[in-house]
Amino acid sequence: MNISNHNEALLAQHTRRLDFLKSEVNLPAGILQKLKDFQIAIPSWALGTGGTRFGRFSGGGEPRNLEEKIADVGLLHALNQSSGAISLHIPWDIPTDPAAIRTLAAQHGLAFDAVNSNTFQDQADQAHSYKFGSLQHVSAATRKQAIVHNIEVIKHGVELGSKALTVWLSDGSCFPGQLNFRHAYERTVDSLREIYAALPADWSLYLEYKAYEPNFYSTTVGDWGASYSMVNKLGPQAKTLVDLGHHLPNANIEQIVSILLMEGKLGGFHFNDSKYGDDDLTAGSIKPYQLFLIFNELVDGMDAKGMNHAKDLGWMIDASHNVKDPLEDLLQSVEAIQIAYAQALLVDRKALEAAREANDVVRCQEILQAVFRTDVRALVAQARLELGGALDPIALFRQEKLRDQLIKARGAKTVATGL
Ligand code: PSV
Ligand code: MN
Ligand code: MN
Repeated sequence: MNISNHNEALLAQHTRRLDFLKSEVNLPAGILQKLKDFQIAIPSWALGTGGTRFGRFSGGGEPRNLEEKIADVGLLHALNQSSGAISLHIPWDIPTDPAAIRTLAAQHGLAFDAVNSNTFQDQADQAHSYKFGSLQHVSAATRKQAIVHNIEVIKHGVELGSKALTVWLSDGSCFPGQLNFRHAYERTVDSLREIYAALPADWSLYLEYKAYEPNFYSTTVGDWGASYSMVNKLGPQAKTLVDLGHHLPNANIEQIVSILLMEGKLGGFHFNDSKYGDDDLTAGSIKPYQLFLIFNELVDGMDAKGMNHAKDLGWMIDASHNVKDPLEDLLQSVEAIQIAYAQALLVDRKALEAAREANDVVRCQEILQAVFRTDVRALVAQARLELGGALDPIALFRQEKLRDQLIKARGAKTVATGL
């Protein structure tokens, strides 16, 4: 892949755009370094073409095993220098030779982000079914099986150098009366306590919430209130994970983020976008203003607490699409997240606070929207350029016919492991 030729060809145009931005906006000191430090983890389950329950249209050249998934994330990282981590879902991806997997990832400059457990599907060799839940289940043996699985996932993560476990539970009920909410809540907390007890001292447990699906009447960890109350019971290493697609329509996600962060209980994100439900669409493709407002709260709240933007929260994508090339889709998601972050870094917080103190509602909106409507793509591209990435990653992916090369190497009819 010839990144320098590609960059050279685009350099004059890029410089023009960047100079224009600099002439329009006062770039705060250190903004480029912040953008360069910011890495977004790629989910191992998003590298194959996603599907729906109605079908799946494979695009060819998909990774057939964990090694090939790591190679794909390595490719993304080489292009954008901002996808320096991979998040594994177990048992979809089991590192059978962890030392070799770790070495391979390191060769691509990749670290292992949070490991994800799976107690929402039954595996072939499993004694007890999760049809009626896992950590909430009425049967102690089923709960135990799910607890043991989570502890095994932690062990896999330790071998890879991961530092967090993400727990997402599909537990809930489909019909009124099916579940004793109180008992389900208490059993879930008790089970989580056992998992929490197995966490290494430098690990975090992220508890993801979701309003509905696959259960359509109640979900036991159904909203941030349920997750927040549970992680508070568990202890300081347990935090809430916000997946943007897991809210009821019109939820004010940026306010949720602000409160969780203020309370010291925001663990991290699964970035995606949605129009209707948990659509897992490309980040920023439907509601880019919402993404910006979330980052606006993040920058404000993290700065207030003296947190390190790059390190103190888990930044992960959880999107996977059925009509796009998954690698192009992920490049788009990463860039959308970086754009929202860059814009949030440009907000004049003193002016915003002054306008708030003066109850100048119009000015507040002007300040935020002026930044949101600023084209910061050249700034994000400059960060990539300085790190050795491509000025236009998607264009280079296409110029170099990277998908064709993957199809040649792996075949046209490949099916990535996972969902
Ligand atoms: C559930 O919808 C979820 O967001 C969880 O994070 C799972 O781990 C992931 O999707 C599986 O695709
Ligand atoms: Mn998720
Ligand atoms: Mn989801």
